[in-house]
Amino acid sequence: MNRKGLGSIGIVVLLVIGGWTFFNSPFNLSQGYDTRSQEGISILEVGAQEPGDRPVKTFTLKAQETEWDLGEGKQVNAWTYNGTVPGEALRVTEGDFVRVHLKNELDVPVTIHWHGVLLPNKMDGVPGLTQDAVEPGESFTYEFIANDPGTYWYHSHQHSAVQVDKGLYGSFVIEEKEPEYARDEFFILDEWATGSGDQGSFRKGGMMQGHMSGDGEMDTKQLYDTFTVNGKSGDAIEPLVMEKGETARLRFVNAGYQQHQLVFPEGSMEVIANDAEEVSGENGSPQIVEIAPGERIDVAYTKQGEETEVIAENPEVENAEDMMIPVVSKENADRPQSVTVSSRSEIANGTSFGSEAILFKETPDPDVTYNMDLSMGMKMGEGMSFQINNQTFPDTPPIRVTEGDIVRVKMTNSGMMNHPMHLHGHRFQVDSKNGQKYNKPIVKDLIHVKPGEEYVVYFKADNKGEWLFHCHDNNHADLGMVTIVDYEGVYSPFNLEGKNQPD
Ligand SMILES: [Cu+2]
Repeated sequence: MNRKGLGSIGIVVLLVIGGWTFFNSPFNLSQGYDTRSQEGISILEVGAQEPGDRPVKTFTLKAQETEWDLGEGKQVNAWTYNGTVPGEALRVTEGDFVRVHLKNELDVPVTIHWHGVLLPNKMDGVPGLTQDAVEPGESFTYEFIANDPGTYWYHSHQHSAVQVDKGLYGSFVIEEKEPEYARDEFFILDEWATGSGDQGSFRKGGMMQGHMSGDGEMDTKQLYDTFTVNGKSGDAIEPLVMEKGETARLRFVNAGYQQHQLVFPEGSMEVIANDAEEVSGENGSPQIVEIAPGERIDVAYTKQGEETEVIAENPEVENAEDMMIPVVSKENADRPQSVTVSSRSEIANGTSFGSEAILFKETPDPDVTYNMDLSMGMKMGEGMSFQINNQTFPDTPPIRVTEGDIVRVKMTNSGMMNHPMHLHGHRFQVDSKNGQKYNKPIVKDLIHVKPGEEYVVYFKADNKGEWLFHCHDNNHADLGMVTIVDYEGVYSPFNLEGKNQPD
């Protein structure tokens, strides 16, 4: 893995801040993941799915370089699936057999990861772990059964810090056989660095020289200057056309690395799903919902009046004016320029609601316990790092499981940045926060762990393979915050080094 140091100014500022750990051991006791020393069968032999008599939905996604217009006079050099940001919107119906041909027309290797989809390990799109990165001019076919209806997205998992940043992502919906809502819309939120004209510049330094806000977001705020919804910013965002009283299912995904807080008209919506799991709660109808990087939140939204309304970023956030979705009627297409936030509004987030279907009725007795300490550090001579248990990937200790195990993971954030931790191939139940058990727990595949917070989650090891568990601020993953759920009896035949860059 290629790690570049940050500028010395950034490091000095970090030293002054304190509250973080040094990574100073020259001897890495190799407790990390080693793809070649595993025993058993290859992950390629595990869990293949056949179409049988299911409907087959076939798509082709071409990874391409595109000059993309964000609107507001801002052009970026983007990498796309099929020429647009986001890439082609994919929709299938539960029970379909999905076949996606990836053709790589870029001059760098890419993959596709199906974020949140429970599928066979070898279709997970993680280079060096579940496949080799797809070389320029080459193709790869992903095949899986769309079993679980809900909101998903797809993105490259090859050097994600750069590739997702440059636009290699799109929406993926598994519709229910009988959808509850006639209107169904998808919104992907993102941030761009247009000032430098260079997405994915995190490693090149410059971080930490300002914006010492204490909200765990100072690194992303420093990097990105433009927010987008479905690849467009500000006035270029396409309005949603709805009539008074009409209800729509709105699916939101945060493809960026900064959390977003969306403000809705008071009393206009209910949160109905999170990370593809149906949810409900006693909190009624929140006005503001926070969406962590990588997280998905679905709401049932009803247009309140005849006049134009707006769903927009909390105006307290810098660059909020970029992220405004006007909801207009056919007769009145005025674009509103401001948002009204009620002084009473609390901010709901991914753990404010409970799941309709939970994994464990009671806190289970775990077979495996893993304490995951999330911290910032520095590798002497190499610059800053984001660590799991004082190590950077692939030296982080893996979570070793046997099929059927119940796994308890306690995540503690002892650093100063937010870490949206995402588990591939499984969903976990969030049991407690800071030692406080949830009365109505939620089932998710991503949990936003903020500085000082501690979450305990449980999952069942029921999908044999080698699966990533990582921070979805891909800049943090790139600098080490990744580990692997490593099943006994299987191994990856791929190599984490060389062209493959799983983070
Ligand atoms: Cu992180």
